[in-house]
Amino acid sequence: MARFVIAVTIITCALITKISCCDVVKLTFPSGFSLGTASASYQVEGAWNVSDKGENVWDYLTHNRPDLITDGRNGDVACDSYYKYQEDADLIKTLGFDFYRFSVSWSRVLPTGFANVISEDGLQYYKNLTAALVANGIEPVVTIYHWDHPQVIEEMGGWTNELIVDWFVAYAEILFEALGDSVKRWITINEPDAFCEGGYDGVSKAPAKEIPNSIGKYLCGHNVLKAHGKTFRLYDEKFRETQGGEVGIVLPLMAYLPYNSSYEAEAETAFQFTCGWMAHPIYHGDYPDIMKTRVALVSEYQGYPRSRLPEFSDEWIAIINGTNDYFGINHYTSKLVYPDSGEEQGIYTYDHGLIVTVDSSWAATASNWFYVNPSGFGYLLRKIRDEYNNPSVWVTENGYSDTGELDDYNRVSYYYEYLREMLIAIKRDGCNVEGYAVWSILDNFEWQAGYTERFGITHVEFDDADTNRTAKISQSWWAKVLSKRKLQAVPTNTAATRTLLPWQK
Ligand code: GBH
Repeated sequence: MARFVIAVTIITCALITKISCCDVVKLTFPSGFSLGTASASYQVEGAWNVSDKGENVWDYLTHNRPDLITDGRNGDVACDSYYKYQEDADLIKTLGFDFYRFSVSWSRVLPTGFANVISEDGLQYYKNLTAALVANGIEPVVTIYHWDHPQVIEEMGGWTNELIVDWFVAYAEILFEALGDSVKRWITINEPDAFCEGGYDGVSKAPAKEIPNSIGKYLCGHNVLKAHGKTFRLYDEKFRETQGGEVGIVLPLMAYLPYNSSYEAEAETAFQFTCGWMAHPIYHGDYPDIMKTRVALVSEYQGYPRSRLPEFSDEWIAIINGTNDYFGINHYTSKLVYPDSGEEQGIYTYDHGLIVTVDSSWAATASNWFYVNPSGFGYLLRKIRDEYNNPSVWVTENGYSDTGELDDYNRVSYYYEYLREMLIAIKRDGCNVEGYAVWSILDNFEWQAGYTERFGITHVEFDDADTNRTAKISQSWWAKVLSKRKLQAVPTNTAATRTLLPWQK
């Protein structure tokens, strides 16, 4: 009898939890919510040397250091989207996406790297792509820079040379002028954290310069903020009135969670060192205090005469502060943090003073940095709501990596669980998320992982001269979600090979 009572109680509690959850949150998208998909020039275009296109840092890296790419391959052809843009636009339309986020290749538009020569062919490609999208009723969302700056600019220090700020603004101005009648949502720069760290503090991204102790990384970030701020001001001065668009930056945000409940302060530090590094200057006028204090402390410990974190003048603060029309975030995964115990012995190894790890219960993906933890997404969205006065948020990337299977049930589960978290954050917690983009419409060149990690909802056969595209299970799932504007049940796989993720067991 006692057992029966316990069982009934458990079932009742489960039902109540379920009902109260679903009462509050129906898994429909709010009206007006924008659903899109995303890509980046170097990852999909190919046509690396057609017409007068200049060489960029990814052409240079993959051609000269193939040893740094897992399969030694490159983006010379990639998805061939330079030639197949109409097919891409038609697929995006058929599936029912509202917008397509693509990026412009700087050296395709400016072959010399500078604004003295504008490639007519290069610009025409982006005009054609934009027109194809508009004709299909798809909103173009344009990333001005997604990691592929001209090699000639890198030869002068790239993002560590402050002069890049004006070179970038001149490039952005050409795009505003050429595409701004159709493009109303601009992203200045994609994920500073990723290329500043991977490119100037390591070798996982171009230009693969390992500059010690994050000196290059911080300088890169400093110039990124200046370039972003000045580009925003340029849009204000010359284009906003006539074009009426929005300009923002996109940050790569992992959810940094406390390893256990005594490490809340450490999770906060990790947040400020990643999100806050870029967002605090843009929303609150300067680098986060904890970052300034910690980098100064560790710099001193290392014998530097001044902090490795550069400082902004009042003039720059005024330019950068308040330059996001919306908050763009790319989210994939979570990390756990706890203090570096070495510091108790007076040994300072990391600027943030933290050990970063993952929970062993989180399912692995094909990418070594990426474990599945849906609840981290909701945590992050609420954190942004609280930290930056509930800004308009656009999730400009979210997606899952495997090795390319067509029956990608794990990808569908990932989308279901992550989107559910997002809808709860919107509907229950009032987070102001207005748009969401699937990364990615196609399998593509995954940077240092080459073609070994696949994020597409569409399979691309890179070994085939035609780069044939084939729908994955996740593509048909997305088509249904888009037509119903509601999350759809995760299809069950009868194949014996399916691996169950923890939350599906
Ligand atoms: C995004 O970055 C990119 O914008 C996109 O181009 C890319 O294809 C997509 O995600 C999938 O990766 O190897 O430990 O140094 C995602 C954020 C930031 C995740 C850099 C990997 C390197 C971690 N990425 N990070 S590590």
